[in-house]
Amino acid sequence: MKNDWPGIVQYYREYLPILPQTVPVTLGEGGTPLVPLDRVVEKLGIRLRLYAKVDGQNPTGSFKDRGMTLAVTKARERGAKALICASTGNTSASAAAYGARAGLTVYVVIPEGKIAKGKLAQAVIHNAVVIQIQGLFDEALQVVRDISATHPVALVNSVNPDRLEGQKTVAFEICDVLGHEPNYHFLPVGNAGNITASWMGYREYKMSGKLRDLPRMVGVQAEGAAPIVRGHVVEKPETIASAIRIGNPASWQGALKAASESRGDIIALSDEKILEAYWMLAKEEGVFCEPASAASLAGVIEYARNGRFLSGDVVVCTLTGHGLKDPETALSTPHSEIRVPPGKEAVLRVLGF
Ligand code: AN7
Repeated sequence: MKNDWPGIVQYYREYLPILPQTVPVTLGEGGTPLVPLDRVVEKLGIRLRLYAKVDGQNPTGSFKDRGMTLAVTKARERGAKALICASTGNTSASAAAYGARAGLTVYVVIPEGKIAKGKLAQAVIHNAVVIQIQGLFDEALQVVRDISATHPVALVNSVNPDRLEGQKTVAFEICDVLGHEPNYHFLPVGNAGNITASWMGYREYKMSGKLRDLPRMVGVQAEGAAPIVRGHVVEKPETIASAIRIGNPASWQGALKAASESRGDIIALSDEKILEAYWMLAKEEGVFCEPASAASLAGVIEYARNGRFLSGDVVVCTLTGHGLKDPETALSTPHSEIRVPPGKEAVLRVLGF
């Protein structure tokens, strides 16, 4: 039964910077499913072992919970009374939930009108103080960095190293389940904390003798928000994948290092390709992720179409957030709305019987 899963801080405590007496602030995060994507593979027409690490199945519906459990655990241990973060939505949802659980005040600073509805609902229901700024995520991040440097509020963005320490556990779980490292790991890149953390996790697992080799890390940005690929800050980032609408990622160097050390890459793909992967996952595999998450699979599809894989490669893509976070994008999917009068006959006509 899944009930004996203690959360990532307890499960991987020997790999984490905590004290023997540290008591985790946990909601049972981690231990998320690694789901084979056989129907996608069939569509691609190549022989791959392709898996989705469905991190949208974390307690607040995104991978942020892995980092937040540790960041909030450590903040509480240090005596913090309040947390603050900037966010494109998921960090604020996670901070709000873990902050509530730890009995801390939570301040979240978000770009006005630019975060998905479900994420805003989470910050509100967990009683965070929601501050919408008339600007970008990048500006919000600068504000909270400045404030936390001079005022008694703990910063829980991924510039806090505890966040990355927690998030690295996704690599451990993938290897524990596969029994070895994958050949490739694809993931979306926004602020670039997750690719930095995942790469750190693989390297640490190899150093501790658990792995023989390391995967190639491939980070995927949206074309309209691809500062790392372009090599310069993007002043007005734009993409349907609002979670990764970031023009100046904090862990820019970490992402470059992960890509170059692993002989991987950072690539940019159009919103059309990201949405194609988003729909394919939902339609062919029954997996509903948010648009930003589908950038990882879009990267896999791009590599497959360009003949970049070898037959039999083991490929993992992280699906970073749950599809229900962003019902509005889901409902913008072309679909027919069928309305009928009550009664069996009209419904049967639709069924074609
Ligand atoms: C679903 O919540 O930056 O490259 O403020 O929500 O580690 O930033 C979210 C990022 C990918 C990118 N997928 O991860 C925030 C925030 C989803 C996300 C990313 C985010 P990073």
